[in-house]
Amino acid sequence: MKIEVLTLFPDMFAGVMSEGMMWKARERGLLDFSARDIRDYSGDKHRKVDDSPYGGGGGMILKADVLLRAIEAAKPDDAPVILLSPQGRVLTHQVAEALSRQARLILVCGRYEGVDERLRELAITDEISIGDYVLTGGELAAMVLIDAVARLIPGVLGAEGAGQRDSHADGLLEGPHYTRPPEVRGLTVPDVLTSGHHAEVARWRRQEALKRTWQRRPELLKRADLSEADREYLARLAAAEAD
Ligand code: 4G3
Repeated sequence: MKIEVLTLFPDMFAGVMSEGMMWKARERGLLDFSARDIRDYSGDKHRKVDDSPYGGGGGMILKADVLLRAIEAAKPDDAPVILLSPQGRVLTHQVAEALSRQARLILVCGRYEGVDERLRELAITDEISIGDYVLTGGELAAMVLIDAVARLIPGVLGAEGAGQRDSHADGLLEGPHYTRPPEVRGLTVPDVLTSGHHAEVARWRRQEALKRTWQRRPELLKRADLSEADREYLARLAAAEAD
């Protein structure tokens, strides 16, 4: 996958894109990343990229003409052009999975109070938010999106399909995990995990995932793919709480 970011702060991406999994994905040729400086497309001797809003009021708006030139320079084909903004559809595992199947993404990072509305009409094909809060710019949102998407590209995570085991992949939160040592300040490890009974371990993990989701994010259970045994277990949790 090729990801091209349009930003006023291309240097913000250097650390995130050069460490850990992102670097491995780039090294393996699974991810091609570049950041383009919007200011290079200002077409103005002062390198101006923003202006005050028509109709007055505070703040500055990113100019549509400048952003259009930057997008056209990045876009030789029909790649999706995604604006990161608080008004976008909210990023979820399902959205990340769909984006991970694209060959190319162009990510547009806004700053200031936003972008000229005509940019949306002319060049933006999708608008995504990483959650219901405002950031000073779209850069951190773009990095979150890139990380969530890149780890789902086949071959990026070590184990094949590792991304399918995470919280949210099957609509449930993950249950608890343990590793050595067997005791930490008097706290031990559930016996089932050291029992060697693989079927029992699988059943325990499923139940712990159901319990955690029920306790912390019960609304997720409405959309999760649940078996008859899952539903019976959840009914037992609800009955135990009722006493
Ligand atoms: C307003 C994304 C602000 C309009 C960007 C861009 C939060 C998110 C910005 C615009 C952002 C988010 C920049 N803040 N929740 N700020 O994903 O186009």
